[in-house]
Amino acid sequence: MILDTIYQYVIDGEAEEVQNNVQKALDEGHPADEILNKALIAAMDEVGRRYEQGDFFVPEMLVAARAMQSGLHILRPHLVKGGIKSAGKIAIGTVKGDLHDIGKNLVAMMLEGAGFEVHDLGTDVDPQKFVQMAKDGAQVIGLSALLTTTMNNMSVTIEALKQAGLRDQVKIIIGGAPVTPEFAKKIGADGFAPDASTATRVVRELLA
Ligand code: B1M
Repeated sequence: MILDTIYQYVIDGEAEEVQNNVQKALDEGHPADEILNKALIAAMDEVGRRYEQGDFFVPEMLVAARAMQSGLHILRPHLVKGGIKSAGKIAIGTVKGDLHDIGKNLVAMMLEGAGFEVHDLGTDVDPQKFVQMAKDGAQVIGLSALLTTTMNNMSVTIEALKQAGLRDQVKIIIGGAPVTPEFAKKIGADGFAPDASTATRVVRELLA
């Protein structure tokens, strides 16, 4: 089945094949979210498992990530259906020290699709950049972290917003594989989401 084929090509890091087969799956009528969840995300989970077991190393993880991103590139217009950009202004980024961006990109994409004005600050984002975005009128700050060693920089970023006297002006949502609702509460974030679609719902609630 084509979803299994895409899954395998992501694991093998075959970017071109992933692109071709994602397009083919769309042409065959598979919904974009099915391709995303059952092929692309499922494959990255498997890559993570193999890395943990010592079967994969960083280079394999990297080529798989590139293959996944190339698939996402094809899916993007189907996930972002061009809402009216007036639901709210959001600045999102992966925190300082952390280079993982696939999950953050997905969250940004879904928010964009839900009609938010999304400013993606990228990865390894200095807390002061979030502070600047709050000064520039961002209503929501979205922080992503994938490493247990960098998730503390979420707290550092929230502290920087407090120091700048801007904490009360913004809502803060956090997420990423090691992040839990308890951690969100502990560091004083306003919201947490385990995945991209929940993130959209949480942001809507925060701005309601
Ligand atoms: Co990295 N890595 N990695 N890696 N990597 C993990 C995270 C790891 C769990 C692998 C493992 O051991 N099983 C492990 C972390 C262990 C830990 O901290 N406990 C790890 C490690 C150790 C490392 C390095 C330290 C390896 C090394 O160099 N020795 C290194 C660190 C580099 C750095 O950041 N400074 C490193 C590097 C890399 C690559 C560069 C090779 C590559 C990233 C490429 C890229 O992102 N462009 C990579 C990859 C690909 C992974 C895994 C395999 C996959 C991550 C991913 O993209 N998942 C990952 C293992 C895993 O997670 N299974 C792993 C798919 C993505 C859709 O899911 O990002 O969880 P995720 O996002 C989800 C949710 O979490 C949520 O929604 C998303 C969509 O549903 N979400 C949010 C995310 N952000 C959110 C924000 C929100 C709300 C929800 O609100 C704002």
